[in-house]
Amino acid sequence: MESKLISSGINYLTLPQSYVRPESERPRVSEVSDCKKVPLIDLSCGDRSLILGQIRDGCRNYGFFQVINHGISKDVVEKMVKVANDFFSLPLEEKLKLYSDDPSKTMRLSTSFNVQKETVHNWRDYLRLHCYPLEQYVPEWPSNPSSFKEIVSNYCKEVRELGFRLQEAVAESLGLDKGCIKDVLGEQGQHMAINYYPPCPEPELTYGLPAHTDPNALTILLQDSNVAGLQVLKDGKWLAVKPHPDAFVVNIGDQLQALSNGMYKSVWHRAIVNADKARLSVASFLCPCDQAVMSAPKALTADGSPVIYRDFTYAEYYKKFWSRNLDQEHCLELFKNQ
Ligand SMILES: O=C(O)CCC(=O)C(=O)O
Repeated sequence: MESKLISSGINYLTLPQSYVRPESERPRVSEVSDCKKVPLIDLSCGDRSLILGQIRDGCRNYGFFQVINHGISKDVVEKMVKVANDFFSLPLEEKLKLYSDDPSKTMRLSTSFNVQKETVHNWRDYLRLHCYPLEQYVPEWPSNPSSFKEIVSNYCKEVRELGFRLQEAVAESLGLDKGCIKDVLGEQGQHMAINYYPPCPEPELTYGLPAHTDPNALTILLQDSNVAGLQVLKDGKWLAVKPHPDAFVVNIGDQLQALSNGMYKSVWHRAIVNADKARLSVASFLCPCDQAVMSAPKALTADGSPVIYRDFTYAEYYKKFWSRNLDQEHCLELFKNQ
């Protein structure tokens, strides 16, 4: 029987047909250039107005930025990466115990994106965890490797704090009070996707993850420092985001695009795979609480600018997002005022 997971130890010589994209949808990496100008923000620089200006530039023009000297120690990051790699190196039978393709599960090891809905699969396995409140969710996390729960909990706590500091800075960069966005988002949920992209026999025919935007508020991505793969869309062109060894990539999600009344962009991004090396990434998603009502602060439309999106709850948005396939129009389009 063919395994549900691709991190199965099978050495594929050709790409199975169900992963092959039609000609017009393939990555065409020769047409992708490096993303050179996106802000790399030193959060320890002490110059608040410089930081806010860089955040504004990143969010407006790219929908993302990178941060260094972010306050999360090297040790915490390195342990996270190691335990994630150790997890995906476990024997297949051990991993299959955690397998599910039901997106409503709060802990699951899965593959591709939404296997029940999609027509072409993606060359990715992923462990998806709910992470807040930790005491509620940690008991259901993997207990193999034995250090997994402790290491991932520590990482989650630190990422959450960083995320809150970034949300305050994003609010200030829009000219709002620093607590303004956090207040709207309520008691935020936190999810994690540990993505594992095994070496792929024919990487030019498929994706690790096809183009998508993130449905949540803010994403903090830890990229494999040795293997590139993340690409972002800017002015209709795909740009490769080279890994910076000490940086997190911070993505604006759909909810911040809505709350900023469209001033900040929820960036289209994708992950490509490669023939020789496995790639790992850890995405941490901060999500509004289900009942939070997404409504752009009045200060952003006081000058008479139109209100771009109708009010909606995050629960309504999330349900819509998961009922669709990834490679469709931006989900926020469905929430626009006429
Ligand atoms: O692996 C990457 O670089 C991107 C991951 C991602 O976009 C996601 O998990 O939503």
